[in-house]
Amino acid sequence: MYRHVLCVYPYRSELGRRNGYYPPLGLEVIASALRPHFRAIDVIDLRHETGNAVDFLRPDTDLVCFSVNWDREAAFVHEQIRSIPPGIRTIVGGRHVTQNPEPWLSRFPNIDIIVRGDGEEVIEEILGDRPLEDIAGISYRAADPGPARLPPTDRTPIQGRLVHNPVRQYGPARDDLYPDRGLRRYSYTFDQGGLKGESFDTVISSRGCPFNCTFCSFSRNPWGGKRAWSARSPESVVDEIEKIDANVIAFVDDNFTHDMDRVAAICDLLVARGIRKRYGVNARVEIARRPDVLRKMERAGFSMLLLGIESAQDKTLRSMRKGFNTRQLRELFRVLGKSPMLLFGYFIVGNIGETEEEMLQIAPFARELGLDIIQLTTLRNERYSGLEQLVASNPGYHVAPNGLVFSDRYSSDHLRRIRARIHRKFYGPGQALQILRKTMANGGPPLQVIARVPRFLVGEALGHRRRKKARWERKRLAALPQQGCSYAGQP
Ligand code: B12
Ligand code: SF4
Repeated sequence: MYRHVLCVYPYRSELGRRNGYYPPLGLEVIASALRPHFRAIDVIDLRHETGNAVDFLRPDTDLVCFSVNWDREAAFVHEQIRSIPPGIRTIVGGRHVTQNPEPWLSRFPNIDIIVRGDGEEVIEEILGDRPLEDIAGISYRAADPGPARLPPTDRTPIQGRLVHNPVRQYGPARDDLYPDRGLRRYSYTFDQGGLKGESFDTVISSRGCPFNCTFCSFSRNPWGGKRAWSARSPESVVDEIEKIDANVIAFVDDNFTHDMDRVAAICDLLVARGIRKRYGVNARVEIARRPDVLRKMERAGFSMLLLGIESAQDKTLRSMRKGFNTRQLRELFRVLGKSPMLLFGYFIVGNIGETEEEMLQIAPFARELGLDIIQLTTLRNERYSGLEQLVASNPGYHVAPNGLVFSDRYSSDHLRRIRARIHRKFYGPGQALQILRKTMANGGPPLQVIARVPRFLVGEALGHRRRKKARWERKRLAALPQQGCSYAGQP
């Protein structure tokens, strides 16, 4: 048994906003795995604190864990990690450090281990005193000095030998491992939009995805590891939900609906236990083939399906290996459109081989399908997503240093303008009414949404809203790096 562990989410903001309403789910999963091994545990989310990581250290702190998922706020993150004295074991994990652990180990002599990819199994092996060289999925500095080397991105010689153990093959998702909300010090609530003030939480009920869409990095890590799909039992998922206070829950699974019988069992349990909340899920369009389960989902409180459509062109869907074409989409949406659940579609603007005219077809196609909301993203290359090869085999396409895919014909700026045009074509007063109608069918919208509708309609009629939205869209796109897979589950 160790003494105290400090788990830190080292960011001050999320998507440009202070606080942030998404709990640091990955870190909380790790904290739950750590808990049985420690007498005391603190999980600190610096978005909700004014102090720094070092303020939460105790004389008996044996371990500090940082979750570094994003390339944002680099100076702040570095400062937090550097502030931990070298005598305290420091482990860093998360998506961002997974991409390139070497500079972290070389620039931060106080980091002992970088955990690459999902970390719950690894952390237990580390605490179980398994020799580091036997733990798959970690990078670390070996105790023996070895030859000093110059890493490509840094001029500081590494003292010691950096070791990258093999990629980890993960076991199945565990029923007994989910965040312990009792460790939370903060309440996560929406800070803007129609749900402002509403409590919010996230759940991960399955891991991995069995599909292999060319551009997607969801369940792949940059070391070439891809997590096979595996799911927690319906009982475990509903036990977790039963302990959650929040009324709105987003399932952040890559593919929540892969096993529709499991979804049906989750719905039955939610209803049987009288749990009334609202849920949003990442789903594949094929769920339309199980209208029986769709009805159960509606009854259980599922109110938004986030669907990766990606393109209105068959040639693109084929090259992406999405597993459906536009004809099948039309058929599937005839069923989905009957559901009161809000249909949220992700599309990518700037797909390889598409002309401007083809991209602009997204708006009428999305309307024809009956989507209520669309989100447009651009392609971003992630190592091992397979996109690099596709770009290489298409002359005129390039990957920018930040990973964005652009072409001689369509620069990032041009794509941004196309996105704004698609938005303008898709969103109109009719769309607002459709969203309102659906939200009411889902159990009634919050008052804030109703209050906004007259203003929205007047704004649309006068064209103000379109101009404002285009300005806002330009600003937003300029500020954010775009993501590789548009099917990102970000309600
Ligand atoms: C929820 C979510 C969000 C939430 C953030 C939630 C949060 N605060 O953590 C919101 C909506 C805010 C968001 C925003 C963005 N997101 Co996002 N998001 C997701 C999503 C859907 C789920 C992430 C999740 O919770 N996974 C479940 C948890 C359990 O996994 P995890 O966090 O990875 O944690 C595990 C490991 O990383 C590791 N680990 C993590 N921390 C630690 C710490 C230690 C010590 C150890 C040992 C291990 C460890 O172990 C954990 C448990 O297994 C994924 C897609 C997906 N399905 O994976 C995209 C995804 C992570 N997002 C992505 C992107 C690009 C973004 C944005 C940059 C997009 C943008 N528009 O700018 C922003 C940046 C956010 C910011 N900070 O400003 C990409 C990341 C791509 C990449 N390879 O880096 C993903 C994969 C989607 C995609 N392919 O496009 N996102
Ligand atoms: S896009 Fe969706 S279905 Fe395709 S591999 Fe990624 S998570 Fe799976």
